[in-house]
Amino acid sequence: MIRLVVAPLNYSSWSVRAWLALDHAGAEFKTHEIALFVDPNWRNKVLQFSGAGKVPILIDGNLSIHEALAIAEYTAERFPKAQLWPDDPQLRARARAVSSEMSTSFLNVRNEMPMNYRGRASQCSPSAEASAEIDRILDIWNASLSTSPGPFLFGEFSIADCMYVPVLSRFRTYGLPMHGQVAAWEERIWQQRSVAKWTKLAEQSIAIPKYDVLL
Ligand SMILES: N[C@@H](CCC(=O)N[C@@H](CS)C(=O)NCC(=O)O)C(=O)O
Repeated sequence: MIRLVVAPLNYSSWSVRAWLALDHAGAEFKTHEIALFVDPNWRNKVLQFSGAGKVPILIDGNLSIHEALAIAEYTAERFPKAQLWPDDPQLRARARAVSSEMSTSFLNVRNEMPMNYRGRASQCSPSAEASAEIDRILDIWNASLSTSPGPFLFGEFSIADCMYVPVLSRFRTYGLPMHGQVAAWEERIWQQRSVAKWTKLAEQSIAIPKYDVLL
């Protein structure tokens, strides 16, 4: 059976992305959680699965894949019926582009606003660099939703939605406003079956104090 090695799902945005893709695909898989920054042996435990030293890691037989987007791509190929990418080539190309952009960009948002699904920040003053990234993220969401056949970013729930769910969680934690079609998409996201399953796991996740004290 496939195993997905993750960090606690309240905090680990990259783990959540891979977890959502697998769950939405209907894959039978076991979630193997390593208590990052809490278990004194966490680093060695991660290194046992991948020399990259980061989670998520998908284990399928002898195969070990790191990088959330690569895991989502593998899931899309292994479970084609789930249609994790849109059928339409133009929508698919754009979904891939914004998914890669998420994977490689927004460093200031990621550093200044760590994901903490159940946490609420008492205040948030993003730097100029993070604010510019927030604007770019809102542009991506608005442009995608404006041309989407609905109900998600590129039609049905896709890897692009998986990639941005943790960002929506950050917007909520740090009280960043969302309006119009973005607010409506957010509503649909929290009700989406796999996302709702993840939020239940996040609620039960162990605490990582070094992140909780930041709020
Ligand atoms: N680009 C990687 C990022 C993975 C990543 O940074 N994971 C974090 C947890 S969310 C991690 O393993 N951190 C441990 C460390 O940096 O030592 C991906 O897409 O999977």
